Amino acid sequence: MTSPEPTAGLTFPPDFRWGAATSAYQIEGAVHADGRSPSIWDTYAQIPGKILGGESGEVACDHYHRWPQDLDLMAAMQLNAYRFSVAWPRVIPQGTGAANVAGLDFYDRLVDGALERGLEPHVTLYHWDLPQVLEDQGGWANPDIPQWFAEYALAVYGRLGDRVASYATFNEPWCTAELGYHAGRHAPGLRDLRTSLKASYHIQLAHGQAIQALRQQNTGAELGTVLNLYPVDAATEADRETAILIDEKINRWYLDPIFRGTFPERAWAHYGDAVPDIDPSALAAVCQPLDFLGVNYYFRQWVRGNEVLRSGPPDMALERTAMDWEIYPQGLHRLLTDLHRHYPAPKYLITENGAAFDDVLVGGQVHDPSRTRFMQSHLAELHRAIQDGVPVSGYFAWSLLDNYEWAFGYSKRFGIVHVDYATQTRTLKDSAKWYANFVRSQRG
Ligand code: IFM
Repeated sequence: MTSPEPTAGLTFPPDFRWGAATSAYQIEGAVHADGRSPSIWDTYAQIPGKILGGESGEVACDHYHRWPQDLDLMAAMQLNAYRFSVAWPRVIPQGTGAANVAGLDFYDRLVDGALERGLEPHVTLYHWDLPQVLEDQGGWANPDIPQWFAEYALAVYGRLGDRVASYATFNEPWCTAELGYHAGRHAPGLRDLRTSLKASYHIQLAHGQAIQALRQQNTGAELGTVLNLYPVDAATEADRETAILIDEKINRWYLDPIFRGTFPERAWAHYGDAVPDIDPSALAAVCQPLDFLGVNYYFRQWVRGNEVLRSGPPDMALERTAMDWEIYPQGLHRLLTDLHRHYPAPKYLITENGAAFDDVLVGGQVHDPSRTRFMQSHLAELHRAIQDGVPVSGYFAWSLLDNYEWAFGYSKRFGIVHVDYATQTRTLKDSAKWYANFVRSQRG
């Protein structure tokens, strides 16, 4: 006997947004087209040994040319929202100064194409592809970058305007600052804590300045940001204090400035003299009223000794994905109820949730029951959070397409749609078919 689907019988709010998400560098390809300049990922991907298989986003899913077909897929799945990011190197190739009309034209067409198909466009302004020319000037560690970012945000808004339903300033700033400038696992590949903390501070300031600049346009679009957030658990009683510190370093280092205009105390003290010089009034201005907080949820962090275990303690029998991440759907409910209590936002969007599995295409089909179960169990926990009063208004599956998974190249498949990279053929996986049916049943 098979157990019933966790989503059986659940009804989501009638105006709920059902979508899928992508990001520019991971799917667009066409890195030399129409005046785009190189991003830090184009540079980083060329460094031997940085990316599995030495792969880059040069072609990716060729979405730059195939976007009508990709939008058609979402429309066929009955989705009503699409989250994508805009590439700064396409819009302002020199990083600052003149906007590139051809680059903006692409996003203009994409937004209109989405609207024509009943898909609400949700734009992320920065999903990791900084123009290399700006990195050459220190990138996120340069104190001028908040101003540069606000100008870029206005250039995008000036063209796309209120046709876009929401603008998020950043996607997962922790990854930019920590993985990019400290752990050296993402572009630009630096390993320096001081620089990383400076970068995180400038990202915060950039968020605040961009929100202020966009608000002054009296936009009807909703304004917010997107964070990668995790429940943090101690593996043993002795790890509890460290778990609190890790929670501050990963989650609250971003939540506190955005919602309170401060940095969390323990983490601040822990970093000691590595913390940057802070202008308290500038930090306070990071805390701008937001219309939504985007939550990217994948797994929980376990703390044991001085280690943070993304896969959980190896001796624990946990279900894991192809990334070796623990499958922990209850974490979504925990996270949302905790956010609602401590960081109240008018609404939350699940801007990313999904999993990589070792999918295979056989006879034109991809049977991915693990992904379907993953979506069902997470949607059930999301529904429980809504029942418990958390105002969540949308869910975006990560990702629409198999795509470039950063340092893992194309080896990890997160899509609900399979991409054959040799032919660029798209095939709906079973999970996409399940999601389409579920969304159809919800939309009536
Ligand atoms: O592919 C990434 C995405 O770019 C940001 N959030 C997590 C995803 C899976 O690792």
